[in-house]
Amino acid sequence: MFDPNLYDQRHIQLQSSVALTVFAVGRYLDAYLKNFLTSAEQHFMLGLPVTYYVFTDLPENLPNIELAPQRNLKVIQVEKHSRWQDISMMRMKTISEAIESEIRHSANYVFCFDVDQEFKGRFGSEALGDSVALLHAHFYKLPKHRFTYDRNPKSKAFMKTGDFYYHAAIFGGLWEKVKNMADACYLSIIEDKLNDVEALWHDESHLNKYFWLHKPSKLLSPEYCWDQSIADKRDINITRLIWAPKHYDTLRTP
Ligand code: 2GW
Ligand code: MN
Repeated sequence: MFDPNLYDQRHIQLQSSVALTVFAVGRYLDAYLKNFLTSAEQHFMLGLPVTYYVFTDLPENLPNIELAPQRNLKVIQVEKHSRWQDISMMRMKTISEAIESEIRHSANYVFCFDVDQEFKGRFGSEALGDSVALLHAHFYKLPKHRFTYDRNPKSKAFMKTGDFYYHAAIFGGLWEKVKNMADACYLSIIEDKLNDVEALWHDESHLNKYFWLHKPSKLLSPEYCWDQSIADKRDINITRLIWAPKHYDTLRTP
């Protein structure tokens, strides 16, 4: 529980500004981007200046979204990696580069999102923090031995034990912190490639390792990224963002 007005007043006073990064490569552009952005306009950091950074290989196919005052959108073209695992993992490199070249000049916070989700309720300044991680909806109540960390000692993401299982669909914080995290994950991903290994859950495994070694300062509840197919909803009073349906059959076939 929290008082949204207290957070909003504080961040308006501090002149906080937020960059949101999202990737919509290949078929994910048509499938998800419009709902993601339209719903973000209804719920994401209202009252603060927001810049969306959309990374896509198809800039000309961008949906036309009307943005409220103090809200902007920048499109950055990226290549389409042929393996989906690389589309997902290489986000770390692109995020770091965008922070370095643009974001750090225009925002003090960055939040990085998967595109296959939809905002349903307030996702506001209460979520801001130096380094912010999200508890994975499917794991927050499970015993640690069920966490799907990478268990291969050859991978840089290898973990024996940890404290939480984080979901890579959302992470954020001060741009400095997010850049450090993205750089570290990208380095580990590249080292794995050189060693011919790939972590079990790709960038998510590396992110879990990073947050085990460098604790986030704020944890978001699974209400900030809820999967409506989970039967036990007793903990969730407000759904702020939900997973969009995954049409793997059509979206993941080459
Ligand atoms: C991804 C998988 C299979 C086929 C396509 C793609 C794909 C992903 C794509 O064609 N185009 C694209 O833009 N993406 C971006 O990568 C998009 O932003 C998407 O939300 C993100 C991660 O892929 P996604 O959402 O299909 O993977 P999930 O929901 O199973 O994600 C979790 O695990 C991933 C690693 O396997 C990441 O860590 C992700 O952050 C996690 O939420
Ligand atoms: Mn996703």
